[in-house]
Amino acid sequence: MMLRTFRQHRIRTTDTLDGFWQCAVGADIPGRKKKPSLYPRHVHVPCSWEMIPGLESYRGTAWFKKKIPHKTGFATRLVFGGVSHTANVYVDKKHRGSHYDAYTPWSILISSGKKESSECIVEVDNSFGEHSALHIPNDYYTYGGITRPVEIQYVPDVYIESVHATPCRRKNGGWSLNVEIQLHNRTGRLLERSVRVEIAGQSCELGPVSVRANDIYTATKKITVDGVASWSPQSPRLYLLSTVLLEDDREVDDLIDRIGFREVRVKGKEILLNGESIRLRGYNRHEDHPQFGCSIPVEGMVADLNIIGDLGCNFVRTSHYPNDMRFLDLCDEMGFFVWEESHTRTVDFRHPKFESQIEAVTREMVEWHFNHPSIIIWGCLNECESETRFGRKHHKKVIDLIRSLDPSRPVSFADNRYSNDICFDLVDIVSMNIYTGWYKKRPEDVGAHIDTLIKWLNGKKSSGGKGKPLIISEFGAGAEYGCRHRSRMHWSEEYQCDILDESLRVYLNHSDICGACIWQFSDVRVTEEKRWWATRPRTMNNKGTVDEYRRPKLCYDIVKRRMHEARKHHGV
Ligand code: ADA
Repeated sequence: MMLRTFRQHRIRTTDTLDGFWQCAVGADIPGRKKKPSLYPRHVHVPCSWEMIPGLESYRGTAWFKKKIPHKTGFATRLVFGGVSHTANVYVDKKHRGSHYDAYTPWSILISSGKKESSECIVEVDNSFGEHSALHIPNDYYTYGGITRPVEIQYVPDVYIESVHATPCRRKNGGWSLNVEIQLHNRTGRLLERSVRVEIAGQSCELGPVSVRANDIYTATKKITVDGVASWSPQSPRLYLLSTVLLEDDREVDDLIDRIGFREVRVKGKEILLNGESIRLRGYNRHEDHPQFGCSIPVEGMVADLNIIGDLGCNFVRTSHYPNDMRFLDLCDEMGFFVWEESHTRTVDFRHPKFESQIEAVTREMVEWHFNHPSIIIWGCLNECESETRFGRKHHKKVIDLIRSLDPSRPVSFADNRYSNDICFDLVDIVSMNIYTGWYKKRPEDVGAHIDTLIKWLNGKKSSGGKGKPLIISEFGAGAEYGCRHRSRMHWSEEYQCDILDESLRVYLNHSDICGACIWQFSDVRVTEEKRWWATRPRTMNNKGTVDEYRRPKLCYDIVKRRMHEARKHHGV
């Protein structure tokens, strides 16, 4: 399986590195910190090692080894879709790169010289501690392994590093595209190249440009594109954007991405897609499955989206981290709106690694996922310290970073400090996680509770959220699959029905609310460490509408009815 659901190169030679890797697991050799000499296991990549019998809750280090072929005259580029959560890469015993955070792609470049092949070792660590500010014991599970696909690519002296395209609606209803292309010169010489951009049967050239030695050159171009259909959930029309690198007149490299023509804007309390108001109805989803850990195969992703679609939803929040690019591809193809979130669930801003790690993961998320039309909101910093001056400083920094990387999408964070929050002025969309009826109050209090919050939001003492769109980014209730009781007690499927039914009745029909996102799609595993969430039954977050095997709970049909009614009423 490749990193994406479609072919990204016709000129650049690429191959998958998925399949069996030799592997040594720290659990088999206690006390060992250095690279092992024997690799007794064969582990199929991508995988979460907790799926291997005997390693169900292993937290530590494992080494993955594979022989990688080179290609004369080209550098070898390894692209990792995701390694959970810290990786060190050694090629022919030399340390060639490292990466922190499970949820973003990254790459390393190897000059092979005259070698035909090399030995590549990826050291993977999923432990918690001082070295990790974002992966911490949490209300979800940090799995271990090379958890997403890996690709090998062969790149020439100058190659296309990335392409970002921003569609802009013209006054006459047509489209233009702002394209930014990064060319990487990996040699010590100044080199001249040009680039051809092809989109929807149109073609234009940029250059010649001189790319300095060991440097990145950014070329930009505004292209007017005629005769294209726009992207929307009802009609998710996609186009291939092909960039071809030319040396003299010879095609030497390429990069193909897929885009959709759509524009997202915020106007008053509304979110507009191509000028039309939209309502978001959806789910928070973790990458989690009892048979695959976080390495859900593409068929499983499609199955999840089919369920979400059947439920009448049009929206997925990738709580609480950037998702596998194939999942985002599927959302583009199947017409789902996405709130993609940088990696955070209630972390300590004072952790010495926090600033550098949040900056890196946020930067990588926007850079790698820039072109997905399905992503209409960038999210960050779920339930963090948004009520202090110190916390505000950090919110501002991350939000400013996202805006500097992509000014075209609205930004939000999911708040749980409510009227103590002092950060709503920083975002385009106000979002709140509210568990009325579950942690506090009763299901029948949902309406009164949200009205009190909205009154505060629009009142004099509000922190700047007044007049902005409002999304209820989480609400829900835990229910153990199969736990039915006429008392409708906590943890029964009946009580989950009561909370979801009333919450959806209120939120989907409220004129001040433009999005309702249920917590959560499926039941998920939580970290076993002794934190309060480890007291959850089965050490799982049981608020799924389907259980971990995707078996529908009693609430399924209630959610489906409410969501479909709302769709009929509001369109989209
Ligand atoms: C929070 C958090 C989720 C989950 C949820 C819950 O709001 O954002 O990750 O922990 O609450 O189940 O309580």
